[in-house]
Amino acid sequence: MRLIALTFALLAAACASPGSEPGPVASMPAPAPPPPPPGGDLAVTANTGGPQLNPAGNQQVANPTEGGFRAYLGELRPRMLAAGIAPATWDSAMSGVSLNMKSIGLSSGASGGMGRIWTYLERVDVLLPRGRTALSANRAALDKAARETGVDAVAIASIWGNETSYGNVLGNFYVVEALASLAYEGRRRAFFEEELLAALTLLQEGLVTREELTGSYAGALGQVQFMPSNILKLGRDGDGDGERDLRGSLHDAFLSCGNYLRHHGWRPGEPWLAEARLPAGFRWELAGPDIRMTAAEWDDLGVRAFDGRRLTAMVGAEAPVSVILPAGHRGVPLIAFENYRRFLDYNPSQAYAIAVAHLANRLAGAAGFAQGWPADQGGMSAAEMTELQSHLLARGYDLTADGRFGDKTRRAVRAYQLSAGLPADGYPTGALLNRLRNERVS
Ligand SMILES: [Ca+2]
Repeated sequence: MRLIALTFALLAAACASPGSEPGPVASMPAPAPPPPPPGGDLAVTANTGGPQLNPAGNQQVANPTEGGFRAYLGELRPRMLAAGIAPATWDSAMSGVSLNMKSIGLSSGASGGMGRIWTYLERVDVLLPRGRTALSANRAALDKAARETGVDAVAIASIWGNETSYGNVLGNFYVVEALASLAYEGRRRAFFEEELLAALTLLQEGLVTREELTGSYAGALGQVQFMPSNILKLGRDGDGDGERDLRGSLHDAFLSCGNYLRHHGWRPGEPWLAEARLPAGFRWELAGPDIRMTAAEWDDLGVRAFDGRRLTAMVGAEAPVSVILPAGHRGVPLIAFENYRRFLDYNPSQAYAIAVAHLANRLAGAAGFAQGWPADQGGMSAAEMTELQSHLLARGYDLTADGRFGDKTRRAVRAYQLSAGLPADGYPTGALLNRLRNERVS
């Protein structure tokens, strides 16, 4: 696969973090929430299993206040103690904690709308030269993690770069405070309570100090931004000192990152993303991350990697593959292999995954995209996305008008485009919104 990655041009939290969909904001994703990529919604990845901490589930607080936060903590404390947290652990971890509106604001800002992917991908140009330096400086540690997990060193390095700029931006939030604030705010209360429990467990078991619980606004920690529950479940000791230190030890961080991807199904030796060359007359409605066909089926349709290779020369004939159009039919078409989806497991944002995959390809020696982006095409704000969704709802399509661009919206747009005789790329645009505004609904 190494060969494959090298010869090709391709694309891109633990969740390791809560992430988003391609939307317009550029930030840093993480196995914890990074800067929301263009478009996204704060999707949650893994919920930790185990005893149910919060049977009541999510309950959004409309107007968060310090008083409400204190009352919530008073109610939460006995539940945390019942889940195994010692009173002394809770009291010391919570000392000095107050409602963190910045965490709440950043989390809310990460949802809705859809950004321009090529703007988001500018981060790759910034991360590439520094990545080459970081890669050569840490070659031994990255290669060791690659050998032990089967995940390519460039893929691990790319996540490291996208998450924390190669360890330069680890975040400065006290994650106990961030997680408690987000749990109180309530949209994803059950998720953040589980993560808070994991953070307190890390503290209680002596795996981290309070100072080391410094990370992103959404609670992600360390070089590759793992959420606390993922440190407990998938963190690994890479340097053999007996500790899982994903902040201070690059060996630990790289091995844990590879372990996360492998755990979620990474296929050693396979590529993740490649620029596609589509045949004339390609049926746009076959494209989208929600549609998978086998490599052999794509071969039969005439889809090739941009360098002319058949997909069955890159992965097995039965391997599931998607063709994705991150800027619609006028933009660069991409081939997304199964390993691409492991980046989505890390952070469920298409823009994030494309950025990680593309940077990994570039670090492996691939060129930039040969085809261009539709520079005259804008993104969509959350309000515009909501309006577009409302128009489709009024026409009977199955979706929710929440301002977020996900698979349901993609399918509804595709179905509408087909019915209207438009290129059915499933990609919402301002032009489509205008058409819906002006069209009479029968
Ligand atoms: Ca260690």
